[in-house]
Amino acid sequence: MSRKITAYLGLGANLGDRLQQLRQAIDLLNHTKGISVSRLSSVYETTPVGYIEQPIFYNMVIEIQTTLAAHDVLQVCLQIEKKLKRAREIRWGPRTIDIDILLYGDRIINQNELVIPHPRMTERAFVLIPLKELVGDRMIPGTNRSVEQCIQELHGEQGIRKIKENL
Ligand code: GSY
Repeated sequence: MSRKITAYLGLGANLGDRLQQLRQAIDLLNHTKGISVSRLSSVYETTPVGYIEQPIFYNMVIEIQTTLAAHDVLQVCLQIEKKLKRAREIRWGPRTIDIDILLYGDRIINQNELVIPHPRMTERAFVLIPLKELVGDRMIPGTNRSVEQCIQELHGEQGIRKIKENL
């Protein structure tokens, strides 16, 4: 049996029943062979970043233990997004659920369809603040910076508010 890797996924929802979307995504991940969800951050209500003409997000980060390769985890995430009918009409626009691989062990992966650590995670309070709940002040591979250093560099929390400690 292959070795287990601890990975972190960022989840975001801004359409429909957002808590329910997050719960369903976690449930589907947990029922996937080769993945078990080990810890959840709190849920945060967050102001949209990028395309701002869209509803407020709920964001959280989860920790998984996986025997799957990073590419297979990506395929699982895409299938779950599809299953939960992510709206794809506007590239950065509203979505039922978005699942991003943030960290996969300490690996650095630079391929067209998969870049780990997630390329925009160091600029996003809605990722860093929930991630810090789970990993503390860990270094982010390939960046020479810790989670806390990246948060400090944001100069403020970009409109994020904790709404629920236990999903
Ligand atoms: O990358 C995830 C999708 N996304 C989000 C998000 O999850 N939360 C917030 N606050 N803004 C976002 N912009 C995009 S794109």
